[in-house]
Amino acid sequence: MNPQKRLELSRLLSKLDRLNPDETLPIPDDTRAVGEAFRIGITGPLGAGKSTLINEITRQYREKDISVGIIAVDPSSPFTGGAVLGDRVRMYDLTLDEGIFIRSLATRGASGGLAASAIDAADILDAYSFDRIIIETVGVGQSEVDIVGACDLTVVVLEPGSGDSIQAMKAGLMEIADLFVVNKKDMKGADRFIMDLQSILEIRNHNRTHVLATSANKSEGISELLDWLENYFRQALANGSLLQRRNEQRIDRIKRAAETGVKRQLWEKIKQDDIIEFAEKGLPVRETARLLINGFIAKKG
Ligand SMILES: Nc1nc2c(ncn2[C@@H]2O[C@H](COP(=O)(O)OP(=O)(O)OP(=O)(O)O)[C@@H](O)[C@H]2O)c(=O)[nH]1
Ligand SMILES: [Mg+2]
Repeated sequence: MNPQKRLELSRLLSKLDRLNPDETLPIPDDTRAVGEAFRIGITGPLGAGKSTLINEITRQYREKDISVGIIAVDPSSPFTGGAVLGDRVRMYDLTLDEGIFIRSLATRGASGGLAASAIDAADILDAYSFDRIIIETVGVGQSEVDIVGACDLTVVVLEPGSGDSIQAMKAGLMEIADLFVVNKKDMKGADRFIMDLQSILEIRNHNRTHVLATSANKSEGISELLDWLENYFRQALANGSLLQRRNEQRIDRIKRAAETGVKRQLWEKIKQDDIIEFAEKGLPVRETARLLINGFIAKKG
């Protein structure tokens, strides 16, 4: 992608925050139709090695001439541009590579919420012809889980022996994971941790969820991970599950955009003074809310 296109893309992404949820994404006509890229959601507890892993995945994709767009939601660790291993810094600088685009999103004030902005950003990168889109979130809140859940594939990264990892399992990450990556396999107790994870998966009947081990900062296990991802996409495309998943996600997005749109209109139509007036009548809260809603619907009609 040439510098001019990159600038155009950058500007477009900046517009996202100011967009109303019911407004159309201003994607130029000369871009491709959205839906070509494969989207990988990567989440997991703080410091598990997600960004390091993404650097390594990206580097390997680039070696295969596959372009990568990265969206980091609320990033706490920077992307090194793949320069994790000293030697490779000179050989390969991801940030100078035209086949890579990295964007950080941290604005919670965006009109449709962070999740909507992140997914819109993925659509835009898709339209600008990136082959793979990787979204990183820290898997702590519902919104972060929603974001990675809106990808074609959700990877949960854990690190051995961390209480946070156990916590992550409780926080519903097990349900959304298509793949677990136990990173930092170089750490003591990693084998044990993997065995424990596998038995938890078995007990909870998630034994079809695959577990891979990596050492992202040593670039170990990355090509196996890449093979796994690519194989997953091939199969999901062939057996129709990818299409089905996307259709379901689309319905969810429409519902959410509609909800946000109604909310915005609600507070445009009903002014604070109206609420105070209603509140002063001393009616029960739910009764008051019902009357406000009725008033809103009547105004719409
Ligand atoms: N021992 C070991 N350390 C690693 C490995 N991968 C990453 N690290 C280190 O773990 C720390 C956190 O790595 P990040 O990639 O920033 O982790 P993250 O999950 O993106 O962190 P947040 O975005 O802050 O949640 C860094 O100091 C990395 O160098 C690994 O395979 N083994
Ligand atoms: Mg990170």
